[in-house]
Amino acid sequence: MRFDVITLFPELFAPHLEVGVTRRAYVDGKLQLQLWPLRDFAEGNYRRVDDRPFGGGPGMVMMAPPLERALDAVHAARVQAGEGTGAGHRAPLIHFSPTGRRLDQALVRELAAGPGAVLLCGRYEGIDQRFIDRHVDMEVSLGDFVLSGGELPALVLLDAVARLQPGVLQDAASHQQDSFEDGLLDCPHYSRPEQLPRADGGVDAVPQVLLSGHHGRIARWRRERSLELTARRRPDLIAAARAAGRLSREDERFLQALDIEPKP
Ligand code: 9WO
Repeated sequence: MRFDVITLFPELFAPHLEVGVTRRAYVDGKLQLQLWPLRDFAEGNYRRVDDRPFGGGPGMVMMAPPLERALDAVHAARVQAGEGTGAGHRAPLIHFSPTGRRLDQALVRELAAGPGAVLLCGRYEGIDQRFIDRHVDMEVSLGDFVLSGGELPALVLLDAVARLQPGVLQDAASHQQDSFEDGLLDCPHYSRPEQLPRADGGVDAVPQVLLSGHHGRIARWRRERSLELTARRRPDLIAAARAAGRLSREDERFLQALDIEPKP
């Protein structure tokens, strides 16, 4: 799967390409990332990519013409590579903005199953609206806050998609256990040492059941910790899991016994 990124700051993407499981995805050829430095598509001695806003006001706006040239180059390269050109399989142009669709694991899975995407990273006050109206297929938000550019949201999306590529995680089962893959928050994790000394002279021990070797009891304990944490922190996710038929009778009995007031 291929991602193309149009950005004024391609150097921000280097760490993602160079470390961890995301690097693995690129090294193994499961993902391809092509960076398109917008400055390369600017004209004139000053290589301008931004200009003052019509109507006045502070800051600068990213001009449409360099973006159009960059996007033409992306499309040509994708066609050349035979990527995302099949009927109904065109890669969407995604722009990152707080006004967009909230990124969640369902959207990550959709994108991981598709032909990739073209990611447009805005800077300054934003992008000339005419370019957005002409070309953007989807706006994606990470939440209700403002950043200085779309590059970090693009990296977040790439990271989330990269780790879903088959074979990228060491253990194929490991992402199925993640938070959100089954719609519940993850259970707590413990490793060595069994006894962790505290400053006050006491120790914090690992929950006994995890040392018991009883796989059935361990699985039930983990399920209950997930259910309890989710019921306390994200009751909306319990409601959604219930509506989707993802809670067993045993789960329901456990939640009942927790006696947490359902929040309105
Ligand atoms: C900024 C903005 C603020 C309030 C309401 C709507 C908004 N749209 C944008 C916008 O598109 N800004 C461009 C991208 C240009 C300036 C930097 N950009 C940006 C994207 N800032 N913050 C984001 C962003 C993207 C996704 N999730 C959270 C924040």
